[in-house]
Order: sequence, then structure tokens, then C-alpha cells
Amino acid sequence: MRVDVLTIFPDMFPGPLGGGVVGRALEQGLLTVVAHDLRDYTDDRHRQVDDIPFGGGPGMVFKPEPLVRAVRAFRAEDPAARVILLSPQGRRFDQSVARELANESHLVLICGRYQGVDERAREEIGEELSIGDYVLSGGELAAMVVVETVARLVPGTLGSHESLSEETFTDRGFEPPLYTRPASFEGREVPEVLRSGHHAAIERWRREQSEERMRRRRPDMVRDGATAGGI
Ligand code: 9D3
Repeated sequence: MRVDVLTIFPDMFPGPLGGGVVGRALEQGLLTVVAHDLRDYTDDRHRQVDDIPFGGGPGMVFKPEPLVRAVRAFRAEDPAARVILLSPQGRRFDQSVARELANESHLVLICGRYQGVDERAREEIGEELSIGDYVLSGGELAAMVVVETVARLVPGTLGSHESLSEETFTDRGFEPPLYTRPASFEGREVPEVLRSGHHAAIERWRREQSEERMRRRRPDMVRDGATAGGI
């Protein structure tokens, strides 16, 4: 999979994507992430990407020309590219959206900044994703969240193996309590069942524990089932 990221802060990439599962996918060539400087798509001496909002109001807005020029260049190069604006008003990104995007061969992620993006550029882009209801300063961290989540699902990565081989309660999201050595830590013991060697009993205990946690902490996931959380 190829991911192009359009940003006024290309130096933020690969950033944390350079380590872990995604870093390995990058090294192995399973995934390519290229960050592009939006200012390279300007045509004025000051490489200006923003301007004041018509009608007044605080802050600045991304001008349409550099964004539209960049999007048309990416689409001309690859008509199959899925072009997405990271935006607080977008469709909520979740694991099922990640699975959908993992089927694509080419993503173009556009990072907003300032107060937002000129409406005509938004329309040209066509698709918007938000990673949740909280305020970030821009789309870059959101783009990294999307890349990290999608990359884990690309065939050949460690994350994709995990999700294929372990189709138990963990694919609904909640881990049961996990323990490693020592068996006794500061007087707190590992539950006896986990040390019993009784695999059916262990499996039953883990399922009960994970379902109980989900009921207590994420009743929305229990009610809506795999369609809501679905991780
Ligand atoms: C505080 C300003 N907001 C009220 C008018 C608008 C606003 C504009 C731009 C709020 C945040 C941003 C920058 N955020 C993103 O570009 C962003 C984002 C986010 O803030 N939260 C969750 N997902 C995303 S994806 C992109």
C-alpha cells in the first residue's frame, strides 16, 4: 500500500510511524509513506497556503488553489487513489473504516490546519475522516493514527497475522486480565485457573472476564455488537 500525506509540516513524518509494526512494514516495502509539502503546490513568491476568512471571524483558512492543484496531481497520477481530508467534521474513523481502507492500494491523506479548509477545496476532495470528538491543532496526528491502524491490517504485517489467527473474544475488543511472571507479586497472586493447565477452563474464564469488562466499561459495544466497536 502507498500513502501520500499532504501537509504544511512534512517533517513530522514518519515520526512515530518509523517504529514498531508500521516501521517494519515500511522497511519491508509492504507500505510506503511519502509526506508532501503543501507549499510546493503554491505558485506565489511567499508560498502562501492560507488567507483570512470571507465574512470575518478568527484565524486563517487554507486557500483552495494549492490543495486543489495537489489533489488533481495525485488523481492524475493514480485515478484509483482514495483521497481523504482529515477534518473534525468527517466521518468517524474506527476499526471497520480501517478495514475498508486496508483494501485500497493508494491513500492520499490531506492534513488540515488553522480554522479549516476553503469549502471549494473540501468539495474537490470529497471525503472526510475525523478520529474522534476532541480538538487537535491539525490533521497530522490524525493521519498518523489512520496510517498506523490501516498499516497493521495490510497483509504481511504483524498486526494482520494477529487479527487473522486469534479470532476469539479479543476480536470484539476487550482483553481479559493478563499476567506474566512472577506468580506472586507483592502478595498479589495470579488467578489459579491460569496456572491450572486446564485449557478449556482458561478459555472460559478469559471470555467471562473480557465480557464482564466490556459490560462495565463499554456497554455501547455490548449493545451495538461488532458493528459499533468491532475491533
Ligand atoms: C477550535 C476550532 N474549531 C472550532 C471552530 C474548529 C477546528 C478547526 C481545525 C478544530 C480543529 C481543527 C484541527 N483539527 C483537525 O484538523 C483534525 C481533527 C481533530 O481536531 N479532531 C479529531 N479528528 C481530526 S482529523 C483532523
